Amino acid sequence: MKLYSSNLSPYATRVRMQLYYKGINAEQVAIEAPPVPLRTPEFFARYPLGKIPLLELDDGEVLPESWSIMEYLETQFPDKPLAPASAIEKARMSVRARYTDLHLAPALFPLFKPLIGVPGVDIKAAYQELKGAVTKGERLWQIQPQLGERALDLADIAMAPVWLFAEMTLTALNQPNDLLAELPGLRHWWQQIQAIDAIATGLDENRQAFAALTAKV
Ligand SMILES: N[C@@H](CCC(=O)N[C@@H](CS)C(=O)NCC(=O)O)C(=O)O
Repeated sequence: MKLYSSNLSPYATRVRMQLYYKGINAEQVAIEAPPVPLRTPEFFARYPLGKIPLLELDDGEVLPESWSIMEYLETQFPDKPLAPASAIEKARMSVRARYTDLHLAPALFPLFKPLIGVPGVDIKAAYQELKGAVTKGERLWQIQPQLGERALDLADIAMAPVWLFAEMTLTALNQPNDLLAELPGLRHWWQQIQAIDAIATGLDENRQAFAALTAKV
């Protein structure tokens, strides 16, 4: 298997974290480097959705979409499970994963734009959007069992790099990094999650890539 990945991408990082956690061997292809840079006709021809991460299987089939890749890996490599067994626990995991991808990440990415040179972003308004999305997350955390009362799962791994991205983006924009100040559920989760080796490794890779990006801007 080959994972087309980038240490800057929170979506690729969640897959790498799963690989590290489970001790799965997959060759990593850094997408920044040739032979398959993003946004080229060759890339779109081979990988129609045009985004990373991509998991290329040994028979040549290519899977896009980080969550789909994670579900595939979970089924193929069930040791050290990251998906619960019961229907209700699976549903709760899925709700948290969808919160990350449909609420948190979309609220974050406008704030990231100035860091890659996109002009015209109203940073104060975007910050308020993000704060609103995080507050929703806290409410979700309050109605679900906390990590520790339940096992670590794919949704935790999916959220961790997005969360770090939010913190790093705010710091890079000189905005208050106080998102968790009054949110005890998420604050505790964030402390717990960073103590897990596979997650800490992925977060460090993210930090280094983000530092390299912001040093260039
Ligand atoms: N829904 C996708 C999102 C993947 C995504 O947005 N990847 C970004 C990197 S973080 C990408 O490949 N961007 C390249 C581009 O838009 O050209 C997933 O979960 O895998």
